[in-house]
Amino acid sequence: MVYKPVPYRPPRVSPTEGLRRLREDYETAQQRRTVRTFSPDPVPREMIETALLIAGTAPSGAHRQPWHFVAIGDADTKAQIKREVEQAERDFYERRAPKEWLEALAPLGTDSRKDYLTVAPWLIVVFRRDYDLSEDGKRLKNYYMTESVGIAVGFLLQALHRAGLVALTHTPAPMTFLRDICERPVNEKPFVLIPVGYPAEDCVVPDLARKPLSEIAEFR
Ligand code: IYR
Repeated sequence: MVYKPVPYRPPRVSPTEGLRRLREDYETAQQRRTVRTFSPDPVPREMIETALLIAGTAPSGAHRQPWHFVAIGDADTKAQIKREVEQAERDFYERRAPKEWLEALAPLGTDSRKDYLTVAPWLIVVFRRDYDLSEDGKRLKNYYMTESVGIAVGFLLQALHRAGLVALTHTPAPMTFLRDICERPVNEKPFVLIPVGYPAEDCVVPDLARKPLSEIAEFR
């Protein structure tokens, strides 16, 4: 493939208007919380489709777009995922997790019960494509897959939030079983499992604070 650029002329935004938009966006972003108590209220499939289109606008290494999303609304599949995840998580909490890790999780109030996996109307399984397969079956290397998929997930979480939805960034370990349940090929690795929906009416979240700018950034 050869380099054949096309014009790019996005509308120019003044710094004043830009700052106004950033402050508004920050106000919105600030309200996002990771949620573990979902309402069973349905979420239209088109909302998920559009949020996934936004995720797919993420930049990626060599523009390989090394992601694949499986949105699960089917109750039986969700129940199957819940069984497998809870088994893996029981092993984590009761055996595998070092004390230090359990202490780090204590303020989050998590345990191996994952009721949200069957309550949330959608489970989005994000896959990282470690290589592509060309038409003649040859392996085509991908680049910066983790960074690329991570950015796409960031776009997705922000899009869902702005649509009034809540989500949980869940990484059960191990989660290779998700590849079998979702019938995905061996070149794809489960990256994160994201339940999506509306928060339950009695939803509570940990009382956490975000680091101030002075702790996360510096200017030189
Ligand atoms: N996967 C487990 C444990 C867990 C780990 C981290 I790091 C968290 O930020 C939260 C939970 C679970 O989902 O309970």
